Amino acid sequence: MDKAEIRKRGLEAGADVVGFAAIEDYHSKKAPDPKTLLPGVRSIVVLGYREVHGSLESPNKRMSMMSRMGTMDLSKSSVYRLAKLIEDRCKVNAVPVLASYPLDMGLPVMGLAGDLSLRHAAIAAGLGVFGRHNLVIHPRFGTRIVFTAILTELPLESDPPVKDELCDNCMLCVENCPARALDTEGKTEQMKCLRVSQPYGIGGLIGFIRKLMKAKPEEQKAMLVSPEFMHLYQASFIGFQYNCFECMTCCPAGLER
Ligand code: B12
Repeated sequence: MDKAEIRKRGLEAGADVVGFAAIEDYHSKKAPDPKTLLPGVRSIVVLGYREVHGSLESPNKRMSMMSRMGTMDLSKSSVYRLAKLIEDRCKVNAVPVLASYPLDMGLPVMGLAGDLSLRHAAIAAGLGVFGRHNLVIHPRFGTRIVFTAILTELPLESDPPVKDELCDNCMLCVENCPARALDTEGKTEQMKCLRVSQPYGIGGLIGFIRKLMKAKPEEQKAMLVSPEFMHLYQASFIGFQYNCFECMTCCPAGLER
């Protein structure tokens, strides 16, 4: 299979864009050496999936999250199909990397760095450039895009990098971030972002358990039927349950509609 056929099959499987990066062109300071994921790795196939505009822009953030769940399901099945096709047809090993996993929950990263940095992989694969919000802007789908990838033993050349400066520092992302997590250029203040974007994530859960442990038996009963606990329960089976998509939604850069 050459790049053209892999791209065609990726698009047929549900991706909106497919790019390629030779492993030498992938650089991430925080993520581990990709050879620790696939010892014979020579290239990365990156698949991008645009978000659904109506859901992303909906005032009801459950609609945005529901759409993300759909995007994640589509991306999961398509990246697996393509990885197996590459293995079957090219007789090489391939490792699919999903949108939000794998990431090490142990020290030192504690869930804050992926085993493969999909943004750095997407940029190396010619699918976009970093914007002021520290997200990747695609020349057609703007910031409204999420990524998966496949590490492969195939020697594939990188696609040409995006040369345009798609971000013009309009500062809409900085001004619209309800967590003020983007005030410092080149850095997302992760804890600030997390508190607002995932109120029922691990921080919320720890806070709830602490309160529960200190509460009297009667208060504990009430806490276990409270809306806060119901939200935590729902998040426990949804996975990463985002309640904020502001930096993706407000960014006009590169967006063609
Ligand atoms: C952990 C994680 C988070 C954490 C930490 C984010 C972070 N700062 O890295 C939290 C929970 C805060 C988070 C938030 C969000 N995330 Co997130 N997240 C991830 C995950 C799983 C790992 C990221 C990682 O490895 N970070 C550590 C490394 C890469 O960071 P780093 O090397 O220090 O690089 C940072 C800076 O140094 C800077 N940077 C590095 N080089 C350069 C170069 C230039 C020129 C510039 C300007 C900046 C810059 O950018 C990085 C961001 O801080 C990835 C999936 C994956 N496997 O990659 C998704 C991912 C990055 N998240 C994504 C999204 C969409 C979000 C949110 C919008 C939440 C949502 N509603 O979906 C917010 C956006 C926050 C923001 N504006 O930064 C998408 C981004 C898609 C895109 N178009 O870029 C990804 C790629 C998931 C996916 N499969 O598509 N996320």
